[in-house]
Amino acid sequence: MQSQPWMMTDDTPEGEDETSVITKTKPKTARPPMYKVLLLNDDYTPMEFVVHVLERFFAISHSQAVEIMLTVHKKGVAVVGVFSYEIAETKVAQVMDFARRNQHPLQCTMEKED
Ligand code: TYC
Repeated sequence: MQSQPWMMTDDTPEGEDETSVITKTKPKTARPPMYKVLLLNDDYTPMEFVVHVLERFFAISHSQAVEIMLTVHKKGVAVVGVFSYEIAETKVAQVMDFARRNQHPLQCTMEKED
């Protein structure tokens, strides 16, 4: 049979290497990891103080702040916001410092998002 395009013919010259370079193109969707800032419940911090903290450091409206505070009060914890590592770290430090200066045991932490 005459050579057809679909027939695999070895047209590599004698002694030449047929090894090809395969470059895997990695899907470039890498985003910086994000961190959840969590507020924890305790039995002593006044509800109004928590609402104030949410309004002051997270720019949350009064009604949303009351809602989040009540969620923490009832469930023990709530996500207040999701930020880059540096912003989350700053928010946690601001809340912890403000609570300490006002002698409230309020706890705020951060957790890497999955
Ligand atoms: N449980 C507190 C109380 O009854 C109120 C409170 C809410 C404290 C949320 C902390 O993150 C908190 N006074």
